[in-house]
Amino acid sequence: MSTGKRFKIACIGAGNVGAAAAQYCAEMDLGDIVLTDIVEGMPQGKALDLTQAGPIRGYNAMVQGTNDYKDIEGSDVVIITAGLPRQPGMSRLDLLEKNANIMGDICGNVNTYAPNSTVIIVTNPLDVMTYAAFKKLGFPPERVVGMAGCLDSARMRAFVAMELNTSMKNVDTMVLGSHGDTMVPLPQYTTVSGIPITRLLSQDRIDAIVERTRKGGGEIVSLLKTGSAYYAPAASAARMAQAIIRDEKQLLPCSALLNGQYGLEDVYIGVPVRLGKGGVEGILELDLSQDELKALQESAEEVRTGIKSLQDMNAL
Ligand code: TXD
Repeated sequence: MSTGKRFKIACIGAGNVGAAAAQYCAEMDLGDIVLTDIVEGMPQGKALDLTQAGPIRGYNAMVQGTNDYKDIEGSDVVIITAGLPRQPGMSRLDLLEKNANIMGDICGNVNTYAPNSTVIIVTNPLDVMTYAAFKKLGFPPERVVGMAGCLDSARMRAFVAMELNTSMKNVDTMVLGSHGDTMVPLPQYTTVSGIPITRLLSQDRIDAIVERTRKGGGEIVSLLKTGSAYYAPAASAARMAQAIIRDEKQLLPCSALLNGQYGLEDVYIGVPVRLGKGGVEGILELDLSQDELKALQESAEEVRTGIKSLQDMNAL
């Protein structure tokens, strides 16, 4: 019998993304899972349902649902998706403040019960919330990382594969910058089995793919009418959890705290990160064109504006 350590993953927020992330983590046999939410009964119900899928899907993960943070005790990885959607009459700033307060409450509990965990933030606005979590947790920056680039680059991979009618597994992409309109997809680092897409597609088609990637979240929101995408976001968060738990040293685009890289400091933004058991074990500085670097810096400026608003509201 294996004497290997069983890992523990806490998913805080058991809504669409949180529950799907728990499902993917269970299917990937990453460890036992605790699903937490403020809504009573809902995380317990979803957890029981997911546990009962185990015998059919062939996984052994125990999935526990709870409203009590004590249950996340000793978690190795914490995935935070908790937050409020924007309600009618609520400004972007109101939402920012509300979600920062929720993040503060959660981070206090993570600090108490899972002080050695690596924390993956999913809640929007992603890069600002990741910075807020970093401040509120007081963890070293290596152990606080945001999920966005994995999703944005998965979207771009899917679009390239759809365009070329090729396997998605053959496509590699890199999308940097903030999660939103200012993201920076990098066609020069997009390949199909090693072949740069600039050799396979016209500039017009590449531009269309880049634009569709930038608007990827909005395209799904407008189809769903209520709520936003959750399968691919959850798969991306679970992918990051896997890289950490299995110490894979995967090079993935993630939101990380910069400390001079790309000419940026004290801001969380999407960059290529080596993800392993130490969390963000390194940040790769790619050779960017002047336009790409400018776009990345403008994207960071937008994140800074959000951080400054929180500082002005004393919410950081
Ligand atoms: O790329 C990315 N980073 C993203 C981000 C991709 C997709 C979704 N993205 C954002 O994730 C989205 O804009 C939201 O901010 C979060 C979660 O999205 P989801 O679609 O899962 O939202 P839901 O279904 O509304 O779930 C949020 C849950 C809900 O069950 C609330 O009851 C819960 O969060 N919630 C809390 N849980 C614990 N503690 C507190 N305080 C709390 N407040 C709300």
